[in-house]
Amino acid sequence: MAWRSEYPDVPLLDLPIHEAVLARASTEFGDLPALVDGVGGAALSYAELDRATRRLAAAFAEAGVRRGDVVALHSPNSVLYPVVLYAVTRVGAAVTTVHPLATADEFAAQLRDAKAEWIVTASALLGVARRAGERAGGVREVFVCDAAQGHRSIGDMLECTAPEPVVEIDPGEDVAVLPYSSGTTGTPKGVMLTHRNLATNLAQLHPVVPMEPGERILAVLPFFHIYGLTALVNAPLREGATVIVLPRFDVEKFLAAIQEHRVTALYVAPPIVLALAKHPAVAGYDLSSLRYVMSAAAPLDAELAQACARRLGTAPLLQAFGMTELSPGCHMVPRHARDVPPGTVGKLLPSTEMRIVETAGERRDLGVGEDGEILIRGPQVMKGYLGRAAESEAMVDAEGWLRTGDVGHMDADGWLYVVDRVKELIKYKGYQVAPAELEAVLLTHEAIVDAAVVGVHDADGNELPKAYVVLGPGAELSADEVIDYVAGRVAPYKKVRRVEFTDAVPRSATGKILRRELRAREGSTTAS
Ligand code: 4UW
Repeated sequence: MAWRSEYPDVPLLDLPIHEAVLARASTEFGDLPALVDGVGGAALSYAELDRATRRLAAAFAEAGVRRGDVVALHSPNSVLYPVVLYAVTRVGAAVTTVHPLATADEFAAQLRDAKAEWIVTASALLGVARRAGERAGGVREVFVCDAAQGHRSIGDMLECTAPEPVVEIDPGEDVAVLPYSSGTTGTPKGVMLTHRNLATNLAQLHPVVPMEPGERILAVLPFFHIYGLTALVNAPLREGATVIVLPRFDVEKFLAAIQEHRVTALYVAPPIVLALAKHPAVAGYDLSSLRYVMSAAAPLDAELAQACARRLGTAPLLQAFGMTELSPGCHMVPRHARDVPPGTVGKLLPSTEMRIVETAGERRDLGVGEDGEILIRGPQVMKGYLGRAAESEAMVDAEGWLRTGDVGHMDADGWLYVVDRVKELIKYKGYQVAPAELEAVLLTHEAIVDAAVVGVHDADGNELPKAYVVLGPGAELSADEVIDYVAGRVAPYKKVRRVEFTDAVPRSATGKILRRELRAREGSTTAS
């Protein structure tokens, strides 16, 4: 049985993403502030944003960036981030977004896989970016957003006087953004999101959670992740809202920004909900401007959500559900809905269909109230994984159904509840951690003969990567040594945080790690 959204369908937005977002920037929103630096206070109006993206596009074209190229964007959140994004798409190139804390090796792997020839970074990250570029090969130029000797500065490039490039874009085929996601299995893969995927998802979100001119959205979730990119960049800038940009989460700075900028909406992940519900600093700030808070990217405990709303004095928290491969939204709690049952991640967005199927056996379709794997079909489903036909086919079937790898059920009123995950993915504070990547790192240690990594939960409900490690005969290694070994080789958010030594990793007859068995074993933790 397939369920269809109860909202009227929305038409496909067959537009380049910069046109979908900036169509009204100069004509309608003009002097309204589009982006404000939440620390320094510098602001960019809508007219300035529009102009800056056109000038930078001219400069990129002059530098040699062409339609079909890939530009790696490697920066913490900043006012310039969206400028770079839309300038790249204006020349018909794609942006591959890079975690600002990626190691040089992780970054190099992404550059190689994406065939990126250009990097835009920030001076503080330049060392990593240059090492990554050297290791990957094929990088033609490294630009910096601020300033660094020997590199062209994005700030200076905004003064470019060359004509704006005229580029034909095919919104249904051309890739606009290429974020990396491990999906249901293996290591990170390039998710090809077309202009149409991203633009149409904005049209699908709009009737459910409309943003308005004059609204002020606090942007602390990273722009490199599809949640930040859509909820904090594309969606608010399309609607004339003001985005207050913070480069990282610091509870005091976050609260001070809400108070100072009279922020009306927060888009966060569960660890920030936890901080807002429990941190003593919350009482010291005037947060009365807040109208709603949205959480997504990882499971949110219903009681925690209620405690947070009570503390902030807002309406009940809203949740959204989706994934990188869905551009990213498929479910959301409508902003003005009443009697929303606790714990739900929302209702199907317009033009979206869902099935829930058995996780094993014949994968028969299930009905209302029955838990199974959630399948989604709609115009937001990615074009595929770059250069990986087999993985793309395993993820999206011939009829267009995408396997989320999430388990849940729908109630009789159409509310979805996500209760479990059947894919390998671990979410640490909403960030993706791919077990296969950590297992590969562990196996490079000479004392380790086998390893498996699964997600376990701490007392606050946060998911953490835990490694089950098999040592070679006579080898000695402490849990802390294992943790340090991995920490030296991966970005900090991917660290292994628990270790258990074991005699053997449980595997199926075909050699696949039986992760469910390990998760069920949980308990005998030896280090944190
Ligand atoms: N409850 C439980 C949730 C939930 C969840 C996600 O890193 P990715 O690929 O992508 C994201 C996307 C977040 C997002 C969803 C909907 C939306 O509208 C929006 O902003 C506009 C952003 O995190 O991880 C995808 C995986 O994260 C888990 C789930 O396992 C999913 O497959 N996840 N949201 N509310 N789990």
